[in-house]
Amino acid sequence: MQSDPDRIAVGVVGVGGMGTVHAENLHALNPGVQVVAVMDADPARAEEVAARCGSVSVFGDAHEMIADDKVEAVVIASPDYTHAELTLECLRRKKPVLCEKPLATTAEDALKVVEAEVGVGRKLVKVGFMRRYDPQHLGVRDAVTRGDVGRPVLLKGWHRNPETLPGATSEFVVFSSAIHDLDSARWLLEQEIEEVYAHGVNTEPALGKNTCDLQLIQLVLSGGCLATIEVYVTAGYGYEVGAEVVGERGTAHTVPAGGVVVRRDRALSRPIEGNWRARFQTAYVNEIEQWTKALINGRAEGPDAWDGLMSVLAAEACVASLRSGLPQRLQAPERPVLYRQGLSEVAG
Ligand code: ISE
Repeated sequence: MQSDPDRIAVGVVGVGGMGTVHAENLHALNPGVQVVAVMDADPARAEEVAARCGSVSVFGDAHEMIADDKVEAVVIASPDYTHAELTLECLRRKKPVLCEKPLATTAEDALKVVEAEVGVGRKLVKVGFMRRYDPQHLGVRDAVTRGDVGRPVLLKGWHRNPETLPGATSEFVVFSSAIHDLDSARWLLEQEIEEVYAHGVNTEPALGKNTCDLQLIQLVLSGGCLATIEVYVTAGYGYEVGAEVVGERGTAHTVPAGGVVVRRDRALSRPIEGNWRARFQTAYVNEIEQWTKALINGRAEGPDAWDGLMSVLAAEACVASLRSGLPQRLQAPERPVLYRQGLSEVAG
């Protein structure tokens, strides 16, 4: 429960790259939002971020921070393998939670989160699919839902990172990167993924020949739409994400983000972002602002635990397809009523 109906006190678990972005974006929303606690396995990092957010308690244990009475809502930005367990802890304590993607590293664990939230009886979980708050992607979705392009028949997506983590595996590329594109396909088209066919190659010897740092993922969706998504995490030149929806009457696509175009010496150039925090800076602010505003207004909006489960199911199918070389059909569970509503009430 909120101590002040017009203010929400938030704790952040994990203040690495993304956790720090969220903590700073939350702190900028003062006084309606207050960062009251941060947790990180690295005490020095936790203290450093806490100092930037004012009078903030520092924890070394995530469960202790989630349990603290000062903490009314939680952001989880810790390593992926902790997401499901910590989200379940928030549900046990009936605390709203924004969990960075992926919701879980297995569909089994994501389903446990869905089942736990159904048991609570109201939506408390939101998943960090920030592209849903990117003006570019919102513009494409609006054009599609307005019918500007006619019936959608094909989605083309591209997701390029300049580099990836040392030791990255094909599975990491799917669960850390491609999972955004899998959610984008569902969200932009308002259709479910029925079949996945993933191919991959290694272009970066340092990652080892078994790591597919370039993946081409083909989807068949429930409304008859097809999708083809390029995920290239060692593209080198910069960070670029985009999407084009092709319809029977036209297309809608994102335009390259980045700075101004300079024309000179019979050439033109435009800077390209180097990472996702720069490219999606506005989206991250919008995401956290809308999450906290919805909490204060007692509503639940945006990507929920069901979206989290469906993206993990599709990610597992991608991994299975990469391994087998065969298309994979998705076997989704029955969608609970909680996730069939529009905007549902969050914990009162
Ligand atoms: C990273 O974790 C993200 O979430 C970024 O949005 C994505 O582009 C990147 O590939 C991931 O590693």
